Amino acid sequence: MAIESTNPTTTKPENNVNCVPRFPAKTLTEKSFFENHKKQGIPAVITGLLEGEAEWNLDYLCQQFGDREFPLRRYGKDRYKQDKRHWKNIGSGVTGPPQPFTQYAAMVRSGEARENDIYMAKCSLKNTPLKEGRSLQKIAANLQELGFNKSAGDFNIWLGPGGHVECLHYDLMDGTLIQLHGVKKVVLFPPSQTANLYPFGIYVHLYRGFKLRCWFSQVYPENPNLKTFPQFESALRFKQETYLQPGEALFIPAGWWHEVTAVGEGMVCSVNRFWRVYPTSRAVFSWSRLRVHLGSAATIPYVLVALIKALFSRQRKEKIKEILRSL
Ligand SMILES: O=C(O)CCC(=O)C(=O)O
Repeated sequence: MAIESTNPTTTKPENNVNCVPRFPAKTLTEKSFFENHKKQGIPAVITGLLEGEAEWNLDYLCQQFGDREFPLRRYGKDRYKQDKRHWKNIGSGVTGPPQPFTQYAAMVRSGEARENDIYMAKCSLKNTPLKEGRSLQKIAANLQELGFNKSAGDFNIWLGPGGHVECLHYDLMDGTLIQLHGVKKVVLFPPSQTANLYPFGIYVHLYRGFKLRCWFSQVYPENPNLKTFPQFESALRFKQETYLQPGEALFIPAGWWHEVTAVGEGMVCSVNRFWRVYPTSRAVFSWSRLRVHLGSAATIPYVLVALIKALFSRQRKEKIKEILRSL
């Protein structure tokens, strides 16, 4: 069955939807944030993180990145019209060869990125001028004051045209998604709803490696097929939603399902950072986490066979790079 993705034009949650609670950064302390959010793993939006800093628009980003190359995810215009059960890849499994930033910026400006749903996803800002720039330094300092001090990697940029959807999935680590330009709508479900969200089975890793991932849902939460996925209706009671504005950060605890939509027509840009789960008890007793580990173990035969095939192929170097990119 064909399913259309939505392209919201509003920037406010609907009346009957639970909103993620919002707090000005100034009103929070490390202790209050730990007690009310980190300890139990409860999402929150932290506002007012970036007053008076540079606009992260395309001109500014072109100045900062120039022709530095980043991998692009080319989802294609039909992906979200398809039944997800027919997908062969998703997330980092879609990543293609790197391209200069200025070329991608031109695609965003001309509408090509929107037309063909081409997205710059989870690109590390390590070794870029932005890493040392004032905005990220200020964000890092603000987050540190709230107890975010054990990062599990660098800041990553997520940038693309309005209308783009990063579909429903969860992560192993705690995350903070920080909005820098334009607005993103985020829909969330707690880990308790995993079964009602019909994740891809762990076994998909046996024949798709890391191209398809058991931490993605088969349901379109904004346009669900309730005949195929009837239990999704029960998950709706637990749905939360927020519209992230520039200077706001969303705390996404490990295991929380989230779907992120870039709102409107223009370029939309955020950075995120992953953090080690603290307190660790939240990670130890987690089915969501165990599923990911089992799925990752199931990729081993696939990756080994792919590597052996690559070694005997004429485009050995390219093939090996492609395998490494999808890990
Ligand atoms: O901003 C996006 O498009 C997706 C971000 C995301 O999935 C995350 O921060 O975990």
